[in-house]
Amino acid sequence: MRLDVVTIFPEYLDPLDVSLVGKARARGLLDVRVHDLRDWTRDKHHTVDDTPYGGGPGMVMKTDPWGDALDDVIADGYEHGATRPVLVVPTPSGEPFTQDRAVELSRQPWLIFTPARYEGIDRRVTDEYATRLPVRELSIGDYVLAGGEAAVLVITEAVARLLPGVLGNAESHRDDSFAPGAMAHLLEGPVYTKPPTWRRRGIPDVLLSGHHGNIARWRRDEAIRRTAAHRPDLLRRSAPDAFDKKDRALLTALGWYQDQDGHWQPPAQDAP
Ligand code: JQB
Repeated sequence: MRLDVVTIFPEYLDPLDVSLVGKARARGLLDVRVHDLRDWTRDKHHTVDDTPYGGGPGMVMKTDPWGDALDDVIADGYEHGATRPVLVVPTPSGEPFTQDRAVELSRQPWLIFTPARYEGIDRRVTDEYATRLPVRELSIGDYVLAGGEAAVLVITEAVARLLPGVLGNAESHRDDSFAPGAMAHLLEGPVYTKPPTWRRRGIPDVLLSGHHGNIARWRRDEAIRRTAAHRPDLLRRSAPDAFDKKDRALLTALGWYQDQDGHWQPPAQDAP
C-alpha cells in the first residue's frame, strides 16, 4: 500500500517511522511519503491560509497550494505504478472513522491524506478532487483537535495493522473488540501476566485452574460486565441471538432486560 501525506507539519508524522507502522515500512509492505505543503507555495512568506469569505474567526487554507500539491502527488504516484487513489480528509465534520472504515481503507492500494490546520481547507478543493477520485471525509471522534495530523496517525495505525503480513500470527486480529461478525461487539476484559502475586494482589483463581471451559466463560462474563458499564450502546445494538443462556443470566443479574424485539436494554436508572 502507498500512503501520501500532505501537511504543513511534516515532523508531526515522524511517529510513522516507529513500531508497527515503521516495521511495515521497513519490510516494504507500506510505502509512506510525507510532503510539506509549503513546497507548493510561490510567495516569499510561503502563505497557505487566508481570511474566510463571509467573515468570522480564524483562517482558511487556500486552494492553490493544495491543488498544486495534490496534482503533483497524484501524478508522482501514477508514475510509480500506484493505482486507484482514495483521498482521505480528516475533519471534525466527517463520517465517523470506525473499524469497518479501517477494513475498507486497508483494501485500497493507495491513500492520500490531507491533514489541515486553521479552520480547514477551502471547500472547492475537496469538491474538485471528488470529481476525479473517491474522497472520504472522516472524523476520529467527538472532540476538537487543532488539526488533522493526529487523525492521520490514528487512521494509519488502524489500517496498517490490517495489511497482510503486518501482524504476526500470535497477535492476529480475530479477537478484536470491534472486529465485525455475527457476534456481540464486546470490550475486552482484564488481562494478567507474571508474577502471580504483586503488592499482595493475586490473579483470579479460574485463570490458574487450567479449566479452559471455565476460563472462556469467565472472560466472556468480564467482557459483558465491562461493556455494560462502559459501552451500553454496543450491547443494545447486538442481535438478541448473539447472547447464550449464561450471557442472558448475567445481563439479567446486572438489571438488563429485553425489549419487544428482543434487544437488550440497560436498567431504567442508567438508560439509555
Ligand atoms: C483543522 C481540524 C480535526 C482536521 C478529525 C476530530 O477544522 C476545525 N473546525 C472546528 C474546530 C477546529 C478545527 C481544527 N481543524 C483541521 C482539522 C480538526 C481534523 C479534528 C478531527 N479527524 N476532531 N478534530 N475528530
